[in-house]
Amino acid sequence: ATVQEKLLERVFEEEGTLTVRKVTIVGVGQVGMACAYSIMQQGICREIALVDMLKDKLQGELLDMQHCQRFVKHVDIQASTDYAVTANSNLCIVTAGSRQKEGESRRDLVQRNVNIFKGIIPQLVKYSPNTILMIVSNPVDILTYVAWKISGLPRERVIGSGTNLDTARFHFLISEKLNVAPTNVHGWIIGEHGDASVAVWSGVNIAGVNLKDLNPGMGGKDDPEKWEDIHKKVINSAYEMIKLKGYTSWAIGLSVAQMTQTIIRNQKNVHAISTLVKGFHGIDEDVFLSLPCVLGSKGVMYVIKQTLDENEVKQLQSCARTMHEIQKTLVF
Ligand code: 6V0
Repeated sequence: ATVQEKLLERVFEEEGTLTVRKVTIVGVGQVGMACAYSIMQQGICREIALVDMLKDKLQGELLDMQHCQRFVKHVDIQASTDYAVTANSNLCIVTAGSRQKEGESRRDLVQRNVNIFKGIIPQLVKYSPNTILMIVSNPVDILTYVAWKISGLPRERVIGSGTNLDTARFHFLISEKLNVAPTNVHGWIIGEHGDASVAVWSGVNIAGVNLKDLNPGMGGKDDPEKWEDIHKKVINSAYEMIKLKGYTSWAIGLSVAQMTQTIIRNQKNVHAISTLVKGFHGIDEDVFLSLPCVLGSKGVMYVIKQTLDENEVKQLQSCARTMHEIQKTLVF
């Protein structure tokens, strides 16, 4: 008998099919591993499956994650180039694909990453037909649309990480200017994750005090306090980090982990995520952009009907038209 047999008396045979709280992450690059690490560290799920096409990198990351297990709440971690490892996931997070090089915009990546998605998305749906898909690869809004089309899943189960991250950056920058903690800053960045995002200045508040009531010019060109610079910084932050460190990772990892927790635990928190926005704010194209959404274990439960001012609506509509034009050029 082995030591295991001498030590442990089996009470019942484990069956392999019961899967609870499993999250798959495709792409074990900087972003995928920041997501995996944050999700593992916070003890959000019971199982994590990692997939990439680089076998050695995958194996290396698997070992490193397994060696973390002594320090965290135990999570089963598996990794493979074969999508069978993802079977029965509640949530599949896609971070695979090219990232921006210095000087490139997110939109420049589009056809390259669409081609990659043609290989990935059908595999995920094949092994986890009931999964929610969360797209992180850029340009995230367009790729979420592409994933929705390729997967055939209902709209509530295909989301993009969207402007949850931009919103967090916005809160941080406002918190610095006011000397109040970021968690107590309320305000939203919606629309495109990227250059055309919309800062909803009309709703920014601290403890219910609307900042635009205190400074009606807030967010506009003639504001002596130049609050608009904060939104510009949000837009430039990825470019700045790519120039300085080559990529962005930790904040997107935590942003994705936060939304993963909401989904896995059915918490109904409101996040700015990329969702099908046709029918909202006068948008009539089939495009995905971020709006505040109530998220639960079955995906998007509600979209919040924000009261936006005329200018904010115009910016959203113009972005939707641009997205639609780009989508028409894609081959998939
Ligand atoms: P990276 O470090 O180059 O990692 C990408 C990974 O994808 C690599 O490990 C590749 O091997 C893998 N990969 C490529 N093709 C495939 C494939 N067909 N199947 C499986 N795996 C594949 O890039 P990084 O992790 O920095 O960025 C990944 C993506 O996230 C890029 O598109 C970024 O632009 C995007 N980001 C999105 C953010 C967001 O807020 N939505 C934030 C940061 C980056």
